[in-house]
Amino acid sequence: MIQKEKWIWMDGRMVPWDEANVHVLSHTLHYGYGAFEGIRSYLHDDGRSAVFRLPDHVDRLFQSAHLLELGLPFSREEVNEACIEALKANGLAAGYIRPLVYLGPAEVGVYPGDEPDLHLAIATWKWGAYLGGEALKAGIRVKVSTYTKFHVNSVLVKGKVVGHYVNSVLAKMEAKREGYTEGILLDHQGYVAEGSGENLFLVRGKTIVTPEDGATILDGITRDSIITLARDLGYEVEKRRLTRNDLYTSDEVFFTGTAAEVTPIREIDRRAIGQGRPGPVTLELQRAFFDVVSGRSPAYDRWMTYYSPKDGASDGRETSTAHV
Ligand code: PPE
Repeated sequence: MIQKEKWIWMDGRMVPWDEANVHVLSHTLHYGYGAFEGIRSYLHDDGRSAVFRLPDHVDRLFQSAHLLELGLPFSREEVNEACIEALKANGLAAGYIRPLVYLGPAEVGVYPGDEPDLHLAIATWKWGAYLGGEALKAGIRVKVSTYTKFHVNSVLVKGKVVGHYVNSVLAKMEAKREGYTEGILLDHQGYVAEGSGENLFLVRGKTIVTPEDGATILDGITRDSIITLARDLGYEVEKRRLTRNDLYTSDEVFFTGTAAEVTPIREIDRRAIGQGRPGPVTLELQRAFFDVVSGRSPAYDRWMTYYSPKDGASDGRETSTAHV
């Protein structure tokens, strides 16, 4: 269950959590035409709070909107600022940020209108380990889904689009029903794509491998961070097509994502991966990742947007970005 907070930023206003509603005829609710992001902020060891790679997430939100031909009525700077305001309003020293671009009820029917009735909401809350408390330490059991990742020409796969997630929900439900924590989707040709909400990496000897950029995957910001960290640590990182066979025979497999962070996979389809527990390379990269997001690796300070969670104006409804 989501842990309720006080305020949600909606079109430049702070709205009480329980009143942050949309009309039942919202076009996005009916047809899934909308876009979102998932961002985390962390409390550093020195007591400061920082959002991890905020401008990169905001850029991806604008890219998703662009793919959908939706022009946001806010600038990138305003959305960056609004994410911070949404955290501050709830006094969150560390939290998850969920911006959502959605359409209102102005149009009925598939066509969203010549000038879509566009809105932006930004919710923030505390979110712990996405795949369960033990997942980060012990690793998880996953299954290759019977659902195929959508074809590259069915949707615009690099957008983080609301409707795309039906594919993910089906894979996730199937995996959970069968006693696994997560599903891995293969693409329409049978090659490995990604998890329902995570990118995937394999460790083969000294080499780290992940599906190529052109695969039907989200260009994960955590994926990009892990590739950077791995190379900085001296690992070879390859991007190439991967098969189900590669999954079963790798020394180590792990997921990355904003919510999932770096989650080891210890078993796939009843086959133990490596020794059947998180491997040394995964643990090294996981440690490197948590060092970065906890502010223990100053070399990656460029990925931080610092803020003070204490000076939020949660009692005032209007925010500096209120102009819609
Ligand atoms: N693939 C998919 C399909 C995906 O949804 C995510 C993030 C990723 C890869 C990793 O991308 P990145 O977060 O930029 O490293 N999934 C988000 C939503 C999860 C949810 O259940 O909601 C997230 O992790 O925030």
